[in-house]
Amino acid sequence: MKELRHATIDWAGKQGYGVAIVDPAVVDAAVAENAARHRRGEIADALFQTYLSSHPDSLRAAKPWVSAVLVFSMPSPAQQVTFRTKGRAFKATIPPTYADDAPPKAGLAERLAAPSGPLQGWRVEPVRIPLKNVATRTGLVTYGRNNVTYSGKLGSYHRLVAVATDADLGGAAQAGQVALSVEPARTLAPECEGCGVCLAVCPTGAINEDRFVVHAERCLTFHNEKTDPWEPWLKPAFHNCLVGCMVCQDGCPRNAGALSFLESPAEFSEEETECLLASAGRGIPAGDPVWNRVVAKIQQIGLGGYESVLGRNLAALLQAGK
Ligand code: B12
Ligand code: SF4
Ligand code: SF4
Repeated sequence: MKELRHATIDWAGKQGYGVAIVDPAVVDAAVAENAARHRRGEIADALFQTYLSSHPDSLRAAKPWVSAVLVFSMPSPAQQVTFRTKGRAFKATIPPTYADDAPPKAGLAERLAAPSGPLQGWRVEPVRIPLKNVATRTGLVTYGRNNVTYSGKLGSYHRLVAVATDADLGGAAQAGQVALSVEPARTLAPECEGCGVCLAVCPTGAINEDRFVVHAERCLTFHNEKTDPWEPWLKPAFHNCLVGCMVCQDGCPRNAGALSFLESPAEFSEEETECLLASAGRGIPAGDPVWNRVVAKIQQIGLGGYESVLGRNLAALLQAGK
């Protein structure tokens, strides 16, 4: 059991990942905390139903084979993509955790269980859990005032990924570090004390003095990831990325020097950019060869699934002049 645990931690370190190994009961405590916050109105119903309601109350009851959950923190770069419009080039940013969705995240379970992986012969599967909540309970990462988590030198530019396994890894052997109570005592990171930059710069007021939990239904990301028409209060000047938002991480002192960029060959020609912009508002033109090229490039830059919002978002970015 100890050897398997050490081999897994060692493997993660060699890949440049941090890892925490937790008992499924820790996941249940995090799910219960979110449910309590939803009941108290701290998590808007639309957000809870979209992202959080599918988490089972008891992971062991839902998946009786699970003996441990592994949460990984992986470096995550941003990406810049060039669009050409009206004779000029325009670079748009894709924040970390979008651009690199495919390679490190997909296939993690397979790599762990592969003959060269530490969990060869064991069952290993991706699992949906409240990642920040679980990872902060273990000490792997810490919350910032912006509600994003920080991981040492990576700052907040890391992604969290979880897998479940039946391997006997000792469960919550780090029990000293793991908080099982529904709402564990949490302290603000020392860097956040007296800082408040994220709170001051958030364009939508989603980070607010009235409570620690972000008003996620105000967050620009919540709106520009979905197809609903823009809310009237969402001003064009708020937009700063092709999808998502970087503002509360960008100016954060804990992120100084931490942002890296993927080398991106992706470039949309004038014709492709116009086609993408035209897709906004009038739906996706089925069978259009230019649109097919646009879709292939969207997939190449790791944004497959966001085809129906990118034209609208790009138009807003161009209007904002960013
Ligand atoms: C729903 C969701 C969203 C929603 C809601 C965001 C939110 N803050 O909840 C929307 C669409 C708005 C969103 C936006 C973003 N997201 Co998001 N999102 C998620 C998702 C699916 C669930 C998060 C969740 O559980 N929310 C519920 C809330 C209540 O939980 P919480 O944020 O952890 O809040 C805790 C604290 O407030 C704490 N708390 C309460 N009081 C106090 C007091 C103190 C002192 C302290 C310290 C803590 C504390 O208690 C709460 C838990 O109950 C996760 C993936 C996953 N499966 O976990 C990704 C995830 C959290 N998102 C991620 C990212 C990167 C983002 C964006 C930065 C993307 C972007 N560039 O635009 C923004 C950041 C917005 C922000 N400032 O939070 C990453 C975060 C990685 C990291 N470095 O931490 C995740 C983990 C995805 C991933 N796989 O990497 N996201
Ligand atoms: S900007 Fe300041 S308050 Fe906000 S997360 Fe960073 S250090 Fe903390
Ligand atoms: S991602 Fe943007 S809109 Fe959302 S909380 Fe951060 S700064 Fe505010």
